[in-house]
Amino acid sequence: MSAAPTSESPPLDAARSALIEAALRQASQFDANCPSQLAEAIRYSLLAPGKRLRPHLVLLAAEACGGPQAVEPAIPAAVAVEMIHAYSLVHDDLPAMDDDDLRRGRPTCHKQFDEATAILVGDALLTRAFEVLATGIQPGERAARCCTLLAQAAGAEALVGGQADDLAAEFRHIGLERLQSIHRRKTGALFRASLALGALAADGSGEQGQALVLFGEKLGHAFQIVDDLLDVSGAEANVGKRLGKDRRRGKVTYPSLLGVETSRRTASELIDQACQAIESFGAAAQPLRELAEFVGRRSR
Ligand code: GRG
Repeated sequence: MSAAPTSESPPLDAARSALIEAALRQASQFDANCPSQLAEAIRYSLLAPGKRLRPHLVLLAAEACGGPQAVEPAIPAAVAVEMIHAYSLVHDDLPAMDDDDLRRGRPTCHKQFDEATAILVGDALLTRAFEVLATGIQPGERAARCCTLLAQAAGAEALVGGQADDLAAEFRHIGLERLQSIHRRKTGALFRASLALGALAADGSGEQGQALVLFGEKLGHAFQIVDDLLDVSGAEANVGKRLGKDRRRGKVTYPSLLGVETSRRTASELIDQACQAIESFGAAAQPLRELAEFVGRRSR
């Protein structure tokens, strides 16, 4: 079912993508107590055309652990992760943070609506994510573990803390260790959580979970390096503006610290390490390997 992969389009199963879109749409329905403009702004941000890498990672991890029948029970985790990701993008785009005008090829939420609405959209997505997990994952004890795991990945010691340190590092020189620490929390934590949630939702073994989390860690690190490389090459339509913003904000990036060639080589080594981490899954993890290789190809 997958479309033939190119360096631009992720090798994602089309039926799986449709399943994710339908689940996101369903989870972003609100009753009449939610003001209609807020509901519209939530759906505007959540359903905008993103790559959906993280929800695919959740479902692929679940499938690697428990086979095709493990996919459906993991859908709430896939939705929850994408909601956290979407909230973080909406808040990251705000004037108080990265102050961006475009996201996913459209005006950012605060440009399309207003700043207060964008803050509330983030609040609503963040809280809905945990509602979806708590009510959707079975049994309840597993749902509680999923909530804990995602809260830790999204909280002050991970995503939020990484974002705070990233903002604090503007116009400052930071070294490689500091940069890695920021991205391990800001970008990596949600990648690791996606794999861990998939394994947990499928009731995978401890070894399976550990291997998948290591895959997520290497992949998340490579993803961030590639994202920085794309800023340099301007290979994606929306990055010219982001590069301008990052330059104005004096942000240190992997290419600015390591150079383009070393950054490329590091990303490629990380992709290899990610694939090695899941060798024991054999053919069951092939889609995960293809996704990792796609991330690596984006920088070239
Ligand atoms: C506001 C708490 C808070 C955190 C914000 C996500 C984030 C942290 C900042 C976004 C800035 C940025 C460009 C980070 C680089 C890595 C990244 C998360 C890119 C966007 O992810 P993709 O490429 O986006 O998966 P799509 O739109 O495809 O889902």
